Amino acid sequence: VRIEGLAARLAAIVGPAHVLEDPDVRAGYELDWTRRWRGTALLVVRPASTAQVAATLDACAAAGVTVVAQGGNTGLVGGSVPRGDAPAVVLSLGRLVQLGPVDTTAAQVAAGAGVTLAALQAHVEGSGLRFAVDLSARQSATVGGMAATNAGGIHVMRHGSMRSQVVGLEAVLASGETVSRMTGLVKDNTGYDVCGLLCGSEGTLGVITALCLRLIPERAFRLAVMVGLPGTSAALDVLAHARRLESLEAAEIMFAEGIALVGEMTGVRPPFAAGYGCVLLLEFAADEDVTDAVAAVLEHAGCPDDRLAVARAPAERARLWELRERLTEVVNVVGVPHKLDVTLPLRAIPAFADGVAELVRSVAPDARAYVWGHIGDGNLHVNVIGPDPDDDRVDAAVLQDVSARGGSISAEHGIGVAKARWLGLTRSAADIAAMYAVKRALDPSGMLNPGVLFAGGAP
Ligand code: FAD
Ligand code: 2HG
Ligand code: ZN
Repeated sequence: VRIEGLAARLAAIVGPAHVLEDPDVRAGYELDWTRRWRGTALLVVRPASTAQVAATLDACAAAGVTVVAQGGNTGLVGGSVPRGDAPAVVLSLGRLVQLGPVDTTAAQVAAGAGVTLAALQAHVEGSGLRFAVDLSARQSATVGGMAATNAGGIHVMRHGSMRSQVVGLEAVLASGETVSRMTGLVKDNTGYDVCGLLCGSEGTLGVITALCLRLIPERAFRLAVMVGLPGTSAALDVLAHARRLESLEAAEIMFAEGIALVGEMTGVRPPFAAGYGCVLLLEFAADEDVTDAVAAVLEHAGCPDDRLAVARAPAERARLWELRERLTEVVNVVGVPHKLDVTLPLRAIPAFADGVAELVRSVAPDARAYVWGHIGDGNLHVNVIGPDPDDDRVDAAVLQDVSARGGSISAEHGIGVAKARWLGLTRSAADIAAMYAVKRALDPSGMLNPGVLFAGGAP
């Protein structure tokens, strides 16, 4: 490691104002959103162009330091902050904020990796098109980070996750070379899908600098429905009926404990009396008014009239969504959460959801579990408060249970450092060996995000 002079070399590339060495200034880049994961950075560097990213990686490689790419630092698996003993530079992509014109013919837009989801949404608004992935960290999460984690969010059941929106991308590899497919060609079968490979690579294979993103038509009509139900089986029954409508775009589930917590902390409550085991939030989007079709489906599904709310106007819909969107934030106030973002076959959801709190308590008697998620995708977010940040016995128990039920240990947040130990629960030895072969080929010295995805190096 030859770090003397690194700051000066980086300052010559990005300008002295964008090499952050002061510990107080660095602190925000060294601690993750949950506060469970933290480390120390040698420095934070903030390039403003792809060429500056490439030169930065060259300088870091020459100095023998590792590089942690960071977008909005909203990731929930510890992948966006430094860790361990190896000297690390945080490469913050927040200045790559260029946005191309909205191409309404191709239904595409080009965006720098540091563009936030909210900025992208604002840019596209009014064009008749919209970006399909939405999540509540939209003010800070960047499109580069979203591609790197293959983020999901609330519309996956209809439009797919981030990978499905990426028509092309540009990235700098550990070698300093830039790979670019920003032509916007939707058909281009010319070998390995490098864009697809970088989606979900969590900063371990390259640094994404720009994306060409697919847009979808903005629908004229939206309807949100909130319904209180006895439990998960009833919610799945309603989902089975609602799925018959093509306009179904989101199906979210919350449980009584989490709803009560949001109510206590923010005053936001369901617009009907308690007494439910869970609450289902559905959203429909179409070109025409689908109220009657939705009402017929809900009636057929036996939804209770006295625990049902329907909202059409944007402000009314936002009121229903606020309950769902504030869960992450209120749980973070109660303590440092262990976040277990898992996915299960839908048929396995009731037994898992009914048993997970007890499973957690069997390992950590004083722990509290809050569960919610994207039920349409079989994706539940189990948040456990109580165990120390480095006590991962609860994580092990829940992830093993998920695996035994045929699920996956990560639905949409990724593996990061939080789940690297358990990758083998979900991926076979052959899978992991193939992934590691790719990692070794593209990043032979292990400079990019060590510790993420693969715990302790080579499998
Ligand atoms: P960061 O947190 O900065 O980084 C995440 C990972 O990507 C790290 O491994 C980092 O090294 C890597 N990375 C970042 N930028 C780049 C780049 N340009 N090139 C290469 N690697 C890079 N996630 C969901 O999937 N669905 C949700 O519904 C959802 N809701 C959320 C709600 C809240 C309130 C919060 C706090 C988080 C939520 N998340 C959700 C998690 C998070 O927002 C996503 O994982 C998001 O994609 C991370 O984007 P980011 O820019 O903050 O990335
Ligand atoms: C959500 O859907 C996000 O709310 C965050 O993916 C989940 O905080 C969590 O565990
Ligand atoms: Zn989620």
